[in-house]
Amino acid sequence: MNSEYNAQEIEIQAQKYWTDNKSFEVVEDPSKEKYYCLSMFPYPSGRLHMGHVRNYSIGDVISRFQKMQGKNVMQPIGWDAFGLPAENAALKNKVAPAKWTYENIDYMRTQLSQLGFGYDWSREIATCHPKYYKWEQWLFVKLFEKGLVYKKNAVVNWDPVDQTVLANEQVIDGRGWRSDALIEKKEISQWFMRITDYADELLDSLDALDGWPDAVKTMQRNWIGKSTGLEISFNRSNADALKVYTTRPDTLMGVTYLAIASEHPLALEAGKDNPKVQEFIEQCRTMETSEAAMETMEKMGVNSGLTCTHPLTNKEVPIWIANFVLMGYGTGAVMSVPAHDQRDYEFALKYSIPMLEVIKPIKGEHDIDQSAFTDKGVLCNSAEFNGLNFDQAFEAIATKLQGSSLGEKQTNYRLRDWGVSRQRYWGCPIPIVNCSSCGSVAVAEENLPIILPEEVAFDGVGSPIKKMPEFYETSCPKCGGEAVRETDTFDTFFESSWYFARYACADNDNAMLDARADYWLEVDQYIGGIEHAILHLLYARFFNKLLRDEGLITHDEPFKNLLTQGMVLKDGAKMSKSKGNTVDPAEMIEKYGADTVRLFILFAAPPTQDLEWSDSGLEGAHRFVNKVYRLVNGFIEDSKNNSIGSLDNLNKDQKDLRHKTHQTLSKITDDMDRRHLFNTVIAALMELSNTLSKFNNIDESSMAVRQESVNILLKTLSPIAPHICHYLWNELGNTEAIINEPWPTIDKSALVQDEVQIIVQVNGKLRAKLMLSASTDKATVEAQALADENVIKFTTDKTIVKVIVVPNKLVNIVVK
Ligand code: ANZ
Ligand code: ZN
Repeated sequence: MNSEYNAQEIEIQAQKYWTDNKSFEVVEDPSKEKYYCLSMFPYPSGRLHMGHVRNYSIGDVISRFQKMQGKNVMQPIGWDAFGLPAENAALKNKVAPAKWTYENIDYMRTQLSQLGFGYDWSREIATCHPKYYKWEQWLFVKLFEKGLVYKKNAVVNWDPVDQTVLANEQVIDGRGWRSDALIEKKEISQWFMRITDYADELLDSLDALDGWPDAVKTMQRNWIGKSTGLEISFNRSNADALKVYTTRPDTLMGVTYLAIASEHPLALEAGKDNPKVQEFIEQCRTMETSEAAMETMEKMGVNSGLTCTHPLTNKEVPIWIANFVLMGYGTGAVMSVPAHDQRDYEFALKYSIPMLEVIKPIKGEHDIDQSAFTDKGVLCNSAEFNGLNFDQAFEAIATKLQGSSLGEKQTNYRLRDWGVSRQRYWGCPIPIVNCSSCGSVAVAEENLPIILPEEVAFDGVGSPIKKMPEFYETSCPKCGGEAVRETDTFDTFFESSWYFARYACADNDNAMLDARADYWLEVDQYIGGIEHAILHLLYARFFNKLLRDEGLITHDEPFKNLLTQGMVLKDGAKMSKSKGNTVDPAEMIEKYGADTVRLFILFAAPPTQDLEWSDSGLEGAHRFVNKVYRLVNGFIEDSKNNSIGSLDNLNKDQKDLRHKTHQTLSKITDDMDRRHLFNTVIAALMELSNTLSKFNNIDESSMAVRQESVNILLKTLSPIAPHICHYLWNELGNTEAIINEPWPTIDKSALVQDEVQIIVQVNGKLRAKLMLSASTDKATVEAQALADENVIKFTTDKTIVKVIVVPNKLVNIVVK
């Protein structure tokens, strides 16, 4: 054995052993408990970054630990390989997106291996490969047949110079990223998935996800945004009633105007003979319509000149057109209550519309001249409803309006159907053929996959397949007539919504999923960034339910436990290329070895918290790895000339080391398993190695205790720093590799530190020292103290007033 630690040599050796022995390749084994550990797969951008290293180190420790628990562990990896960056790189470097992507995958696969992650490479998937995306095309066809996907018009960003549709991230300050042209909104026909059909289930089944962080569940709930309210009709003379959706029917008597979206049919009607209205509608067309933009922009509007009738008072109410009303939510019309809604309040002030206060706080006062009172309270100025609270008023007003057919209870969701069409090239082709007589027709199953041509000239002006007749010219699957293929591709969230299931049977070319999926699912531990807390997780949960309803799997949810890891920071800011504060993992691995990098990243912070990069921290981790190396080397040297005895008949020092060893084991077992606090695991192992390196006795019993401690140290460190542990374990003369070793068992008897020293005082003066078993009860301790010869000398002929026993420490006898 080399006296110097050589990370490179050791790491290559260990990795070769794992590859040659297929250490992480698993098959279904019903006799064992299965454990499926999944880290979010990377986008093959070219190189791993520290965020990847962190994500995958956490996943690897959990996987290796669970394997040591005797479970059948699957830890797969793959590539989220479609997406915009490949197109941008293609433009910049004049290389086809496919070639760029596959080359990146090859490079990053090597990087992952260098870090020693225990992946089952036989299950590797790349979502840009037809073997993979064939099955999502197949599923889309099934969903098309079921009516779970449909086509409708939706707005896109249109670049009039490049004649192309841009993704949101390609629009910078309202201009095209390449052309700098002012971007226009354009309506085109796109495909949607009916995720709203599953809104209730997606919401309700969150309750059962005990292994998810509450924060993530809250974000999902808010995104789905279920609300219950009333749809209320405001009648108009000689026209259809105007319907509004409200969650606050208790404020109905405070309505002083109605507000409608600029795209509302009534607004368009009012615009016909009102140039001011017309102008406002035009103005709204170029405004940003995202919800975030809506929140912050200045509230503006125009009086439509139309009116309607209040359903309770029959008074005339003006109808305004306002830029803050969304056409896509509720009815696209709102009943405005300026006294109790801040938005309505500001709008009313701006346009001098009256306010009517109809809700009073339950306790205290509110000054309506300052702001709207938006809390729930007690009704006032509301005729027969005065004095009612929110719930009572909701019911009473609902009943009254239902009676006159002017109101109905309604549930609304913030969640919209998912638009999956993208006008991009580097994505999965949508398997639909458009026929002028039959409409949209699905491609027949036997003609799947529709392969995306990879040999393309990519000039960035529109998608190349939109200019390739050899791709889009086809015949209609239904009538056989001339037809054209869909040239749009799927949103790349489509691929990442079901990959977790495909890993179970990645080699199946005859079916999307098979029985193996049910063996491995659900994922026992999913690990990834908080940035995916909403969309990715929601879509994956949605797909899980689609796959279940297709009869392909049986579980209701994909991910049993979710760990969202914190960010990697440098100088307090997130490490990122744009900030120029990145640290390249490859360099660090070359300098210190993978074990040091893994150890540092797991030691610097608990997995869920942000981690500050520190060069000195990395060096500290390196020192610890070196220390373990020397420590084990020292033991190996000593064991050459000294025999190793048994663990019976130990002296105090030997018992203390055993105690320390098993106490450490007990603590880290819990931190590994339940709490995932790898930082405290490492801290405890550092402490154990300190103790161990100071214990150099070479008698038979000491050697036995040292051996046990070294073994436990290496086994428990092996999920974190697997290479060095693999090497040292072999050097210790073991024939079985450490990767096949079970997690060590705690010896409960070593946990009780049996002999403790107890000080005995008489009137505060030391009179004796007793050695007693730590488990001795109070009465016995007291009796033993009083029976001590020296103590008797100071207590005879005296009256014992009090005896105070501090367990395992002290007995104080007070005499008079
Ligand atoms: C009257 C009212 C009075 C309201 C009040 C609130 C406070 P959630 O909970 O998200 O469902 N609203 C309805 N449709 C809208 C649209 N298309 N665009 C913008 N706002 C719309 O929100 C429901 C509330 O949002 C409704 O209740 C409505 O304003 C507004 F003191 O009605 B409310
Ligand atoms: Zn046809």
